[in-house]
Amino acid sequence: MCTKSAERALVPPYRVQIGVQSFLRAGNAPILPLMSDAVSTDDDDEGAPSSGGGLRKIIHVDMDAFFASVEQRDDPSLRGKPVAVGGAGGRGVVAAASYEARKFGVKSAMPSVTAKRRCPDLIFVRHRFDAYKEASREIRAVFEHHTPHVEPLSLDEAYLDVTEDRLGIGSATRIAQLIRQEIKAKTQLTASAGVSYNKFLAKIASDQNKPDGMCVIRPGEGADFVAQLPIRRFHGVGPKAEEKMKRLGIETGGDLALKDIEFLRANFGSFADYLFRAARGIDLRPVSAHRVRKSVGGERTFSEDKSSGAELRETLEEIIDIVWERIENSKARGRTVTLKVKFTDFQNMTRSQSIGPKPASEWIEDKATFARISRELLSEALPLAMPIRLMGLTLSNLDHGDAAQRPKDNAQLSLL
Ligand code: DCP
Ligand code: MG
Repeated sequence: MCTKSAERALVPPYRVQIGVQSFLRAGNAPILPLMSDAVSTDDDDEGAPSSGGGLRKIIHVDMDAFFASVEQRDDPSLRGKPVAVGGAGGRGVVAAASYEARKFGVKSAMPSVTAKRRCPDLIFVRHRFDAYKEASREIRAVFEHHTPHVEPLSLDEAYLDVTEDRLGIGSATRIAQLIRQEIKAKTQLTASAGVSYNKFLAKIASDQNKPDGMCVIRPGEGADFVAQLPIRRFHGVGPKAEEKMKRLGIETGGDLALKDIEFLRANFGSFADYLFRAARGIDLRPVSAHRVRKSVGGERTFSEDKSSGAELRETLEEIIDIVWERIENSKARGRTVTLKVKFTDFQNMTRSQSIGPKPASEWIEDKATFARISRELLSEALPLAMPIRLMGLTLSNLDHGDAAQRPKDNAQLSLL
């Protein structure tokens, strides 16, 4: 079992994850790119093969201080120094912080002014997205070398199912070590890895000994490992869910495991089943090389706040154009349009409208309908209580055809 290194900063999970979207707060949304993909995933149609009743071997790999490390690699004068990637100006936000900066409490998603106050020597660097994408391509090639079952979560993070690895190495721990070495050799960057028998545990494990660390949670250790974890370390439990759990007397995985499923359902709705299993170290989600979109959309952060109706309408038209192009490219059709705005005090507001009621054959399939609904949503929301810093649109309730069956993992199920 792994012990936790003392200096590690806790980084909240911020990316959309299967079945837990409602608990992921926009405050944790990726800072870059500004026009970001609002894409979430579903259990997919082509997961890794079921283990045939045995336990799977899963690795979660996550690069250390990714954007900041790329900057330190490419500019030696930044090495060993507190570095933040992001805009230094009044409205800037830290996208990534080097581990030297984290010692001062600087972290992702923090306003740059706060970061500078905490660490007066902090060096701000503009992002270079192409460099991060290039490093990301290199690490994916390393993963693919070992297994075809790679589920990327973002540029710097992926799940790998190595139950049957390409090179026949067999030991997931050994494969994880090799992957970290190969990444270092190819990119001069460090990665941390977690090895376990499901995704939930592997992700927790990769976070355990960051940076440049590794942790293995073996069969039989999962429940004990989870029992001592603060619930904030559970992927998908953001600040709001944490607060609620604390009010209910749940501080650790162990506390969570004492609650029955009815209690969890009453308090956490659709999140309950995930929590119930996670508290026992169980996670049945397969590693999905081909992800299915739940929504397609985008959002834009402005360089200056916007408040007048005319300004907002104009911006909406730009977002409609960009998002509709994405919808067309992804060949998606859906039923629900959601408008999201973020106010200057960082509070979010969303407004949704679905077409229907049934017939089920009805979809938002043309730009005019998408634009009309988007405009209606904005008109209904006007006048806004205060200026906004971000606006976004998504199309959801997408048409997927037949949903896939989840492969069963009997060895884990029998633990229930
Ligand atoms: N990122 C972002 N906005 C956020 C969080 C992260 O733009 N709110 C970007 C910058 C990060 C990269 O994504 O470098 C990867 O995110 P991680 O959460 O993996 O954080 P880091 O790799 O920076 O650090 P860690 O060592 O904790 O993984
Ligand atoms: Mg990372």
